[in-house]
Amino acid sequence: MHLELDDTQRMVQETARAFAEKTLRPNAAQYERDEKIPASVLRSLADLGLLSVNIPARFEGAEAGAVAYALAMQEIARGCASTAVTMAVTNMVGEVINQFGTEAQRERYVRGLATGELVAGSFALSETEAGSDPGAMRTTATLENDRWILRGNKQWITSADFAGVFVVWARTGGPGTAGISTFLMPANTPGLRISKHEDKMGLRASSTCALVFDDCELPQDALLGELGHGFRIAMMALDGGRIGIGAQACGIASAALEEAISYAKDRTQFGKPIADFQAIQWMIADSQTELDAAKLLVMRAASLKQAGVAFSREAAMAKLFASEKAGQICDRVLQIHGGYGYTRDFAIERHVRDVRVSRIYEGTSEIQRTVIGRMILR
Ligand code: COS
Repeated sequence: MHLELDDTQRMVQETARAFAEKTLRPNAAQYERDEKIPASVLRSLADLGLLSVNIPARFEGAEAGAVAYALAMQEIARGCASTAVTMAVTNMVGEVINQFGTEAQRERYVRGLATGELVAGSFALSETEAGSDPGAMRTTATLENDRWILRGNKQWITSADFAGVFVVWARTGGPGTAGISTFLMPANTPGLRISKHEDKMGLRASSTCALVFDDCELPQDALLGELGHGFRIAMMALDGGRIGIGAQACGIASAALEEAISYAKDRTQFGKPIADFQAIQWMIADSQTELDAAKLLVMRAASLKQAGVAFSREAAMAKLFASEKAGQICDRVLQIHGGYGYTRDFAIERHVRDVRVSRIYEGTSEIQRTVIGRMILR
């Protein structure tokens, strides 16, 4: 078993870390106040290869693999969790098109995402009545005069107001998971409307919107993969996406823990730094141990993905454990900060809000347990 990183992985990690330290971490609070990630940040992510970490070089991707991607995600999330989720969804969209797309689709969209020309990708699966149960989706795609016409709504769509391409799931057949297909929809498609912008608790610099498909017309070659295979495509994309969210949670918890260590050394009570108290030492010890365990689970899932073997269960375990432990770590770090941690003067207040959704999106903790339990018991 090798725990050492190779040269490429180390280089991607260092590139992401340097960018996060210099550009993201000092400005993350401002991005949150602005409720916007600057376009220059997205441009830089593309230029650094961080929107295409696991995309082949022939489409301008970094071709650095799934492990490097998970490492980069941790570093970017350590700097700004909102930027990290934008990066995560764009990488996931690029990968799903690369995996299932035709050569023409890959040339147009995978290359466009990698170079930054398309700015970002959006993943349009969830609906108001279809969150944990995407098989219940109601959006339809019907073939009319040789064109696909999409009608319906989507919910919780990351980056929808600036993404250049949407991967959209719609019902082309009967009810349930078998009747779903996947489509590629450029942002300028007539009838595509960005509706509600969500006013979220955290990740406030990332945009989350609802979509309306008002007779959206797409050519026949907008179909991604085979007709009726959409549910499987979504599940496979989410397997990879869950590694990214596990890594994001680790990145947020890493930032929080570093801040706790520094605060505990500085803050004096009863005549000595609070780091000298065993109560604080134990909180830091538990947090570091859990964080290391979460990172190892994320790395295991990423390594399996990179090796081309089944990783659904391991990805669910990594996402479940990392998101839950990261939440506990951030809560402990706030406790270490005392009253100051409850103010916007310290970043931990933002980390606590940002990390919370990692137990919800790309599959709730309850869904991860369902996936893991089913796979163990089948
Ligand atoms: N990879 C490949 N195929 C998969 C798969 C995976 N990880 N998971 C399921 N499938 C396939 C199954 O093999 C099955 O195929 P067949 O019909 O050919 O047998 C099909 O998909 C349906 O699977 P299943 O019957 O397990 O579907 P369910 O409706 O019971 O749903 C869960 C399974 C709950 C695991 C799934 O709906 C899920 O992950 N939900 C959470 C969705 C989510 O993460 N939403 C957040 C969106 S992003 S914010």
